Amino acid sequence: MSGSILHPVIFLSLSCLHFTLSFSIRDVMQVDGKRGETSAIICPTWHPFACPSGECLPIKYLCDGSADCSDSYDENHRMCTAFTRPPVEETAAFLQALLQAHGKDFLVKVFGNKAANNLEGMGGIDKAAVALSQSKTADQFANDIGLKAEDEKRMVMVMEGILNGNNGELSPNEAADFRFFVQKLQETGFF
Ligand SMILES: [Ca+2]
Repeated sequence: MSGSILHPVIFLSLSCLHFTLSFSIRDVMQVDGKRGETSAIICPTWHPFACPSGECLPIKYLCDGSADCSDSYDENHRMCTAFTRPPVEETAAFLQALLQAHGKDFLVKVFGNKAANNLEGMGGIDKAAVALSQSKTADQFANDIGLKAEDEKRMVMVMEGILNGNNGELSPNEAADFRFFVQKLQETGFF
């Protein structure tokens, strides 16, 4: 099979806040663990975001640089980073598709040995997808996922190479499969 396995449209429709309504506010909070109690708060549709502290906010107040929840959760940096990235589910599906297309050890080329066997050493595909959504920077990602400094450095080099046409170990098709995702990471301050 030749050509790119993934379509860019998946990653291009995500910059508007409205996309987040159905996906990741809950996901992010569940991932945070301690925020699970928010699911008990019922908010009206015109103020649908439930602060863990109990207030209900319109979506436009999220990540606008000013704290509106009394605990400032509407400005949580992980949630606000996730707003700028593809949804977690799509990132997980993307990683899964790459591994299916190129083999279970393929992502070693990007993340190092911890990525062997379907990202086993990184906690699995879902954990890696969450970290890619919520980690503002490569440093934070490396910290979240337990990458060594040398692996982080290589990851950034590989990502920069994908964008500037220096594919390194990746074949042109492999690099093409990554390009849109890596572009999104770069645009949102990951590296
Ligand atoms: Ca706010």
